[in-house]
Amino acid sequence: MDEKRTDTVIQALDRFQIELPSWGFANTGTRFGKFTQPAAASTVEEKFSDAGQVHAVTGVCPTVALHVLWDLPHGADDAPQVHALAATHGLRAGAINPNVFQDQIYKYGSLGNPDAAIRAAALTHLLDSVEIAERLGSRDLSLWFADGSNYPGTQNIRHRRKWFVDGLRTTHGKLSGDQRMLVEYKPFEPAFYHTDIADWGMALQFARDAGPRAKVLVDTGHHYQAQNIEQIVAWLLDLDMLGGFHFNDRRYADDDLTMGSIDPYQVFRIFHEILHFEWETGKRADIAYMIDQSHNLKGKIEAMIQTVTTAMELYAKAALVDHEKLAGYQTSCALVDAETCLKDAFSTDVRPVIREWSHSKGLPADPMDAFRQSGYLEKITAERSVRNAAAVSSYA
Ligand code: PSV
Ligand code: MN
Repeated sequence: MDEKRTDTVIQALDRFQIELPSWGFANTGTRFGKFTQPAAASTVEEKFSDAGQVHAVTGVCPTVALHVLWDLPHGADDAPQVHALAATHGLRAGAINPNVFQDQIYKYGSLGNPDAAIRAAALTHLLDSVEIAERLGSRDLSLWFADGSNYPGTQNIRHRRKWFVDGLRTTHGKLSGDQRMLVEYKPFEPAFYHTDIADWGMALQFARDAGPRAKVLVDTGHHYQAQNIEQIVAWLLDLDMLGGFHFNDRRYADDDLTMGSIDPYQVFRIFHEILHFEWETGKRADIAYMIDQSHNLKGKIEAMIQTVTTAMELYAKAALVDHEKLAGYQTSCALVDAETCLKDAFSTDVRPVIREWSHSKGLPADPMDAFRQSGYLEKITAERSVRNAAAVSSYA
């Protein structure tokens, strides 16, 4: 690769960061069962420790998204301890994810529940989560709701929409400083007839209703099969409403497969839309890149290292698109040349430059190998396996 292109990749990597999900290090499963791992994390300390390993070998994931119920079960009271733990592992708390979907009271929804007392309980949790975010110095409140219904005619969709507007607006009112609120959408699951925030149009409208600090969060797994996600990204960028991503890949539905494992070209096209927007406008798109994957079968830390490495490669490839040339081809409708311009960048092997970048930062050239050589996995397996096995037998 020539010097100019090498510099382009280096500069792209210098500004690239991606957030790890705390829940990606814990034992999870499908609704059919759980295959547990002896080394899985179960405390927030272990999650930070494991995430710290991923950051130590990749250098691009200094923050960890937290789920309030799973990581801060005592709410804001846990914040000082969590703050300190993150720092111990060279990390910071990232997006704060309230949980208004697991408690029994949320059987028929949270902010969209027909029962005003349950809506109020959900709101209290959201407001507490803003407080937690503030205490942890986290900028983003990341909102996902399982609300919806399973059977036609059983819920008043319009009433639920209005209740959502009320709840989101009140939550927005508590944001301060540089805090933002990200509204995630999902077409189905766990609700299978209607979801209260089913697609990007609904998320966009809710974000606008909530207030100026609210933006849309795009989870790549939350779309119907053939949906053109990069078009949604381009629209949200143009409207200044794109706040963040939950990256994962999918083959069928919300499969939470490894980012780029099924369709790396799609992730590339998403990054390309963002970088082309930045080139054209001269503005930096303010987007939180986050991973939302929780691997059931792959080793959890290795899965994250693999994901982060893939993200770096696809971002670097997207940075190699010759924007000026592409813009010219688009204007003159030189279709083959325009598409080739994208494909050339996508086909470039950026791995040698990434290794060079890592070396220049004092990071290992091969993150996976460095992790495997570190002995960390053996150490945590020895430390956690007995406890994790006991936890498995207690499920029975
Ligand atoms: C829901 O499917 C989701 O994508 C939301 O972002 C949750 O916070 C996350 O997965 C973990 O359950
Ligand atoms: Mn998500």
